[in-house]
Amino acid sequence: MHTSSDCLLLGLLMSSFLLAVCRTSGGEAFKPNYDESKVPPYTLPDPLTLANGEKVTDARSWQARRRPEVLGLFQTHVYGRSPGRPMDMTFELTSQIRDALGGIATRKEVSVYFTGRKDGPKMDMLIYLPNNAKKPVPAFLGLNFGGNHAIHSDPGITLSRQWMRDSKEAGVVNNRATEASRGKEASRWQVEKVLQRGYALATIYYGDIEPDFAEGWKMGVRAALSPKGADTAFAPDEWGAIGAWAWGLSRALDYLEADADLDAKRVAVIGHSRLGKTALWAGAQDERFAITISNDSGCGGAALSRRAFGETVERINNAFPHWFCGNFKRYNLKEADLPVDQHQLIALIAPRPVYVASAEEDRWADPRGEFLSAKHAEPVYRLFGEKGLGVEDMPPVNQPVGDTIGYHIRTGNHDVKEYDWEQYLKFADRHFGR
Ligand code: GTR
Repeated sequence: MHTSSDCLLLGLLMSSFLLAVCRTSGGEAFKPNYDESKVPPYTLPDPLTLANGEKVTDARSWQARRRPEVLGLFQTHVYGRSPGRPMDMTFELTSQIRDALGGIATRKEVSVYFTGRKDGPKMDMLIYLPNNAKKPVPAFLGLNFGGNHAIHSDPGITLSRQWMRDSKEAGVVNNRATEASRGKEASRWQVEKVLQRGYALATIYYGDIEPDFAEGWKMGVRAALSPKGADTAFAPDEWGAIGAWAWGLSRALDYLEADADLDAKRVAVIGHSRLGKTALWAGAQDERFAITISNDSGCGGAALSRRAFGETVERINNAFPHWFCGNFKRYNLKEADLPVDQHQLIALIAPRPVYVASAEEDRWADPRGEFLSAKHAEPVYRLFGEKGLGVEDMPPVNQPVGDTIGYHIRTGNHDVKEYDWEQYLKFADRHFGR
């Protein structure tokens, strides 16, 4: 027999259970949709139609009128606005070894002092140059997750002293890297392969620019470059962490332009996952990047937000409140209200070559949504007389397609593999006329 207070208790328990199940914010209760038939019907914003309803029909008016409009929408609603190159920025070559990696490479380490002060904010770049290639060489440039020393077991790479996510398996104790993390990410970088193909490889630890946690900006460039420092209250259209990381890539390119060993006009910016989102945003804003490569970038990267397949706008904003600008949170569960979708991010890269890669098991990143973004960027490439992707349907696994827009979905998980690099190298060879 139940008393009325039992019933009340039961009722309260049930309603809190229901609330917990229905709640989509805050992590645990989020249930990603992986069912294609449950993708909501959606209409994508037309990349070619101006805010006043007019359609641009040629490359010149895209460049002069529509491109700035679309770029402005991404700044205001998605990634936030970033500053330009700081006036007083300086570079310092801190080491140079001509017989690195058994003699095949020259290894340089360069510090970029954002305010020109050695005790101010800085990032440290690691560069490998192929010794047997004619200078200046083209390059791949990308941020890394684990410190420069994690991309190769080369004992000469300076161990990062920056804040790292704490994980003993990754060789990090009390948020500091140890020797145990040297070479931990080597499979993701394929250094020798890149060098043998005649390319340089330049990389920076993303945490040099901003440590990747909600309050990490206080230790990064967003605070360092703001007059109010760690007391800054960002306007809803000011840069988030992805904006800061992308800004760092542009500052790295500033250095490459100043180094006579490198051909800054042939730099491919590359990134995986959150750093793939970052590479796309860098390539979209900074037209000096000759090629942009997005490896498994997913939500807020190459994947269409309106499909809400796998990771969604709401989920990403809750889990990573620091990545995007304040305004992006207005679109939680309201993807249809977004004035842009991610195909327009790819369109901003036109007519420059862009490569979008997915992995079959990486459903969280929505491989089909990544393909469709690449596809729907095509009208802008066509204005420039470029084919773009040049296929109608998503290809089978391990069958790369594309022309100015490259695409593949490989077998396997969310990662950067040798297979991915092989495709990027071929793509770069083709577009750099090698
Ligand atoms: C996940 C996040 C993704 C992706 C990934 C990564 O947790 O939900 O958007 O960026 O991290 O960067 O590894």
